[in-house]
Amino acid sequence: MDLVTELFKGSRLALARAITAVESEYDTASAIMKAIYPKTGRAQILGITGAPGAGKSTLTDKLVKHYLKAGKKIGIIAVDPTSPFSGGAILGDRIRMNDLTLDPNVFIRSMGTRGSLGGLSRKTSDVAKLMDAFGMDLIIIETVGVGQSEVDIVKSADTTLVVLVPGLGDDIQAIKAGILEIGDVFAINKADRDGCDKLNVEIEMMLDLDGRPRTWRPPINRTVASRDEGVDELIESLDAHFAHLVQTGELETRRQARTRDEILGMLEEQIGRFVSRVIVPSESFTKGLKEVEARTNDPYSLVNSLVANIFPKNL
Ligand SMILES: Nc1nc2c(ncn2[C@@H]2O[C@H](COP(=O)(O)OP(=O)(O)OP(=O)(O)O)[C@@H](O)[C@H]2O)c(=O)[nH]1
Ligand SMILES: [Mg+2]
Repeated sequence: MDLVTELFKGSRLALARAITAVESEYDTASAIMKAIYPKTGRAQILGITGAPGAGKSTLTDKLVKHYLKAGKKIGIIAVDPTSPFSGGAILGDRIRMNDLTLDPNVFIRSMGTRGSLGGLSRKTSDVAKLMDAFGMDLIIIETVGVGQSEVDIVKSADTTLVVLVPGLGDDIQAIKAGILEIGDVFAINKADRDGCDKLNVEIEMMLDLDGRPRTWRPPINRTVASRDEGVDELIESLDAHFAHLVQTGELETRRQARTRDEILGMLEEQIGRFVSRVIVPSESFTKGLKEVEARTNDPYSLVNSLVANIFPKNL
């Protein structure tokens, strides 16, 4: 494929087009994903999540500048599950990284909701793969808001950074959403405000209460992203977490689990499509439905017989 050849040669335009193809579900998308797949698996993936306005983008901007100095190439995916915009429409406004868009070693893409959130997390992960195959060393996925959608999206990360802000009330922003559980590293950003100690204690307590066996205690860092304070220490924590993943073999375990989940998700999607495109319009379905309505058949028997027709051997 021409587009993929160009992408491998380092064409940013080809990368942008490939991302659009995946995002817009063009017919070419699966051929592109297939062609790039062998070149994936190299990049390190960092997920950044937390409450809206917590300073995720400001922090990302500072982190990226640091990693650029270390010679890395970086892809940034700014995901906004609440926004209908995508494809760069909210760039600049939302992500506060304007000067980075000009850097040849940085590629920024924003994505919004088009279609289902489940679809969004798969697409995010596919876009990360495209950036990986393009040759990015580090891919940062920033997700706005708090909720299950973020949790799903950051599942494709190796390391997840949860950004919290002091003084937003005592139900710590994240707990409800289960975001605390996915944090490998915490940043208390806007540490120039009151309430850092309290929030710190709350996070520590939550980590203590959570009875899971741990080989990694998530460190809690304080940052003032807007003044570039505490960012070096945060980077040390992030690097330490990645080193931990490598040393313990957990990186492989996480990535294997991710691949498995992806395959299962795709399988369910395809089967779901088959059901709506082939089964639902079929005569046996229409006829069976009428029988169930007339109470001459029941839903359980109907489903069993429909399934037995699709998978005659094993179900
Ligand atoms: N006082 C203070 N303000 C900060 C700090 N970090 C970021 N801000 C400001 O907080 C506002 C939101 O920052 P963003 O980086 O856009 O936050 P975000 O989490 O990416 O926001 P969304 O993507 O909209 O959820 C901006 O006005 C920043 O300048 C900080 O450490 N202290
Ligand atoms: Mg942001």
